[in-house]
Amino acid sequence: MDLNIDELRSFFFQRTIGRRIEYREEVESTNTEALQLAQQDAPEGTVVIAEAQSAGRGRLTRSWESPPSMNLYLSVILRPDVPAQSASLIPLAVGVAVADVISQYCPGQVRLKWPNDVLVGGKKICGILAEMRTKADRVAFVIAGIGVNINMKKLHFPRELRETATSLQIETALEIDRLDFAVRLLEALERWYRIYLNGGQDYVRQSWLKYADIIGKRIEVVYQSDTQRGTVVGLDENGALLLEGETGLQQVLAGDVYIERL
Ligand code: BT5
Repeated sequence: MDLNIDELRSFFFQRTIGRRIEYREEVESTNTEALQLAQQDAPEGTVVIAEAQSAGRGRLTRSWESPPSMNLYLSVILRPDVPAQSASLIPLAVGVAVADVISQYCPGQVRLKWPNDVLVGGKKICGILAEMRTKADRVAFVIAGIGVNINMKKLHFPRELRETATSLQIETALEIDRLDFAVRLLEALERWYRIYLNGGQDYVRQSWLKYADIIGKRIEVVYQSDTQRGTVVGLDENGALLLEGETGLQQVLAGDVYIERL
């Protein structure tokens, strides 16, 4: 039987993510750039990619090391027609997409750490920063920012990150083709965004939990001056972490997770 070319075409025709790609040599932050484009009505799926960031951002006031031409720094504009609270699952879906792609290079070694770190061999290889704007109680747009360490060598990291951060090149001892990685990443993002939109929220949560390997672990979650402690029992429908603690079931909405050493 011949290939069903019409079906193949329709698949690509319906692509959203990457339908418009803005490429920059250097920006302060691809998230900030994408935020401005989104405010000027850039279509869903617009991607901003930069070779370097002069002020790459992490959560809260943290920064993201973004040296030129060896990694990937990109932000995607998403416009899901959903209530604001269900958007918190999007960073988890993005995490699963990234984990799927990194697993193609480092099979069996990828872990997700709530809410959105991607680790290989226990070290951080990717960070995800999702920022949302709402209109009434619904999502106006989400900027999903992704930084992946691709060809960084140990000496490229500032000293204080050398033991906690890694890159694909460090893990595989290979020079990685960044374009090839970017193509796989945009494809995986499209797939997981569709799954999220088309009723697959439960599948997103299950897939995230498979990579996280955290159920049943005793953890501590620190957010500013607050600490929550308990045993992880799962994720709620919006992707919040559920802990069984001394005061019963607690929902964790933000913070940094530490596995408690007994
Ligand atoms: C994150 O924050 O992990 C989210 C990082 C998102 C970066 C992307 S790049 C494209 C887009 N544009 C942006 O401006 N941001 C996004 P957080 O969980 O707060 O972690 C930040 C911490 O990770 C820092 O305080 C360092 O300890 C560590 N870190 C910084 N740069 C790193 C790197 N390149 N690799 C590994 N760890 C890093």
